[in-house]
Amino acid sequence: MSKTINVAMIGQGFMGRSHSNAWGQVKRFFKPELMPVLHTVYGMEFENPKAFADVWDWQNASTNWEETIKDPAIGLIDIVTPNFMHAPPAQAAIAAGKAVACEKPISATLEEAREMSQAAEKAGVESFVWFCYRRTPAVALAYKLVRDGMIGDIRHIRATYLQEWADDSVPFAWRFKKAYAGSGAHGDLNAHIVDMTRFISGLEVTEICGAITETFVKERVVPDGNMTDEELRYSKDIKTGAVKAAVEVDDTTLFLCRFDNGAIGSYEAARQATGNYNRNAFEINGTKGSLKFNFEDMNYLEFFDATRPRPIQGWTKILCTNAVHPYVGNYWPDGHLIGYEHGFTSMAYDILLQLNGQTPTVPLASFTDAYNTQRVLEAALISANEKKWVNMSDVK
Ligand code: SOE
Repeated sequence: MSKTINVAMIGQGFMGRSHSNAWGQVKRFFKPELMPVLHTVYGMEFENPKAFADVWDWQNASTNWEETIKDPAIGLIDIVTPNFMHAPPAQAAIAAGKAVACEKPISATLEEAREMSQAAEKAGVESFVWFCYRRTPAVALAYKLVRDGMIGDIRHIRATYLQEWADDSVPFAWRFKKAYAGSGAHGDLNAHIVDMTRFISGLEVTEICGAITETFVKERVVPDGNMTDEELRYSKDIKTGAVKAAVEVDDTTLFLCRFDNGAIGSYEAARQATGNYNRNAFEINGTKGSLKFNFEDMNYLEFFDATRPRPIQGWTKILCTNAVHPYVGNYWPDGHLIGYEHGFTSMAYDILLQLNGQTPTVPLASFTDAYNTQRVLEAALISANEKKWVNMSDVK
């Protein structure tokens, strides 16, 4: 009889679906010693959590997240609500002594992120943040190649996360309101590439050397009375029937930085980068070689080995879908591709490994790890708003 852990998911929406799929699929592809039970999903009354539970095989539906978290049967709380609703359930889970996982960014504010990190450490509970891209096989390979010294000392890191969905026609929603989101493209997308490049390189940012941020679409239509549940769900204080609401967060944020080994880096997050659907990409240049990745071609990692004889040096495009690469062997035979959803299933597996006292396939981001990513994001916003360079030692 394998061990089980009852999971309660707080929230629904896009991440609710990707997490539900992961908790449901992990037992089919990885057969972990500690099996997850999709015990309860929380949603607000009008979100109809019972309907969501039926579609995604959750055993129970709840409209009271405080009660759900206190339920003694629950062992792991998984938070997928919008950024401003990460800290309250996370702190309740920690107070109840339960393991807690949370979507990125860890919170809408640095203060809450710090408090979550400190509370989890003080309580000694396991905490996780769903930086799912670490588990893309090509990214896990990049992590291994850097640790094996295959690119030598890192000199440059340049990363972009470019999307195009937030054009002028997109109506107002929680992601455009500072109190709900914290920031726009910056916290949503730079969070991923700051985490991913810190994870791969093992380097830490020491200084933000300039940042620029812009909100191109200054206000967005609040559909008169016919806001979708998603828009209404977290915009309750936006008067339905209002013509437009002011956008309070960035559409695009770029920043430059220096790392603790002297390397320098550039980061770009944009939601109106026309033609880029989900271009989460990086290039890392070292003294012995370089790595390139683009999530829009997610099964490949490009590697340049500068130690080869000059006449035959060139970029090798490695298809990371053979069983020699992390996770892949649990899905399909060599050469069969995997996709976005697999990163979440692989992460559910690694969470279960860690909760079972086993070592995850690649390291998981804890609340403290995610807090340190949030510090970089905050320092970049300070740099942009005050038009100055910012030393990370000044951002706690
Ligand atoms: C933004 O549209 C978004 O959903 C991010 O919030 C996710 O973290 C990313 O994985 C996909 O794009």
